[in-house]
Amino acid sequence: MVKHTATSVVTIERFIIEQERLYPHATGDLSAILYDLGVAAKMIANKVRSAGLADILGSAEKENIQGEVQQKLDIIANEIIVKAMDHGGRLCGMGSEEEEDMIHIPDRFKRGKYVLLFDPLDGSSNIDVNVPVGTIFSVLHKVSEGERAVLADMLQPGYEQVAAGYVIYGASTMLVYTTGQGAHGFTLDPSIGEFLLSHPHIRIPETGRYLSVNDSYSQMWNEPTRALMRYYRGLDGTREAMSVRYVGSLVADFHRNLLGGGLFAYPANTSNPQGKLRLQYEANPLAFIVEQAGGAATDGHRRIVDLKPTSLHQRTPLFIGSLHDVEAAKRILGDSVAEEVGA
Ligand code: P6P
Repeated sequence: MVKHTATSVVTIERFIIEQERLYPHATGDLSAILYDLGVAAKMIANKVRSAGLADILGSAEKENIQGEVQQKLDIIANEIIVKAMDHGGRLCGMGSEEEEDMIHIPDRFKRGKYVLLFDPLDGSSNIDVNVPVGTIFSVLHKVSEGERAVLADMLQPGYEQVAAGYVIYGASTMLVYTTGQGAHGFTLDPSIGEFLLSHPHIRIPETGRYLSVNDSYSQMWNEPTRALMRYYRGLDGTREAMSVRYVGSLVADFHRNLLGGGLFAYPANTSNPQGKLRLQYEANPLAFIVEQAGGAATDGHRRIVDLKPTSLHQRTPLFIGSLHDVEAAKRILGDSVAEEVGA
């Protein structure tokens, strides 16, 4: 495979095809899925960019599965992805963080051998205040018999993912993805409408500078979690204090830590004993990416990608980022999380 540098002018389409050549038996279906996701990302970026202009701000009445009031852009982003992906003939089904049930491929379209899970617009509650938001996606092989997807196809552990990625709609629009051959970042050049390779072979620093956690829950954490946060802050004298950077938008916090080194933590707490973030739509895809960049992801006790999902919208505690900082979470939390999450 060509070893590109950040100064090479390489479109995402060309990069995907070059990566496909690493797999002699590749049919091109996964490449087509990634290409189509890039198109959907450009369409969503357009909507997000103009959110402040058109009267699509504010929250739609319709409630989503999480009981959160949906921002209209959530609904639009969800529909953009479904419409971009449902007729390509590569998917047998989809799961969206915004939809309670599986999304089936209409009978008029050919079905394929992959399943797509996605969070169409994570952090959307930040849209009205112009804070970066993101799309997260995960691709799995169909494992069930027959043409149609069944729940078992969606409830595979994270180590079965064949691809994962996210798009961050920030100062610039970036798409970061992996197919197991490293994590690579592409920046959208709006003047030509192309994602160009800007961050080949991303490597996350082994020890982080930044700690991303919402401290307002500290009274609801168990004691090992509080001890862990004292460690990260250097209050127990065993490490240099980390700088706290918390945007409240997972993709924004994760992306900064991926490039600069850091640890994002959303621990279990008494109001969210299973954690807040979704295993299949957020934790697993980001865990695949961070491990490909030399980092790690845990629920405090087990590797995120080893967790066996039991429901489509299941939540998990999440500690993700620089390797040494994640190892500290496992060391200090030990078995406490196992009790919390009923392991
Ligand atoms: P809190 C946004 O709603 C989100 O799902 C993630 O993007 C973000 O990391 C987290 O929730 C923020 O949660 O409880 O700190 O507001």
